Amino acid sequence: MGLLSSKSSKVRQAQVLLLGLDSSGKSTLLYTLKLARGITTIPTVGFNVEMIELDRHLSLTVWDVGGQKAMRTMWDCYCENIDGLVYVVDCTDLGRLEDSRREFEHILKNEHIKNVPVVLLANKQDVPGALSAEDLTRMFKVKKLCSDRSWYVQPCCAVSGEGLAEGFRKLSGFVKSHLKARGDSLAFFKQH
Ligand code: G3D
Repeated sequence: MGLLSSKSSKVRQAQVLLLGLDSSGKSTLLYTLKLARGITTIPTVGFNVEMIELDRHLSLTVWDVGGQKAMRTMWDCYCENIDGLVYVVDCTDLGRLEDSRREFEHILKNEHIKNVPVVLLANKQDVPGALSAEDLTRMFKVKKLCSDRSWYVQPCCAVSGEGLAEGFRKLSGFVKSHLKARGDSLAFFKQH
């Protein structure tokens, strides 16, 4: 993917996978972004899809495939043709942090998303005692696990929306560089 264009020939589409354990805040953040930016919703059974356009040149199609245990076994099936990964962590759910870390480590091994940029969202920062983005970075060993790709850990609150635009903007930048490095549509990027 990433070769399709929409609206005008200058808007590039990228596919983004939104993962994280159930209750980490994925639906909430998509809903908050939708309210804030008036982004498009494509109603689907089983998972949410949203289109986010943060600038004139790149449109992100964000796939939230669900984080329940049964769905996690399916995550690998959604990795093909993905240009970016957003991984959401509930920083107040200390009892399941290790589960979340393990799933994160597992998905990064998927061949289809080798070198694909990652933004981790350290969610629920509004709750006192939430693990900080710095501690999450250390605990998830992000520097080591993501040594083959661009990555960023963004603190956020999906309810208020704080940090979400920053996180997705960071991802957009990474995705553009990733696509450019991959050599897709070189002519397009020469213009911008
Ligand atoms: P999911 O889509 O990843 O499964 P949801 O998770 O978006 O359904 O969120 C699970 C619960 O966490 C929801 O509460 C939601 O309101 C809450 N939540 C999500 N993000 C935040 C946040 O940043 N701060 C706080 N305080 N809560 C958050 P309910 O009560 O509806 O289950």
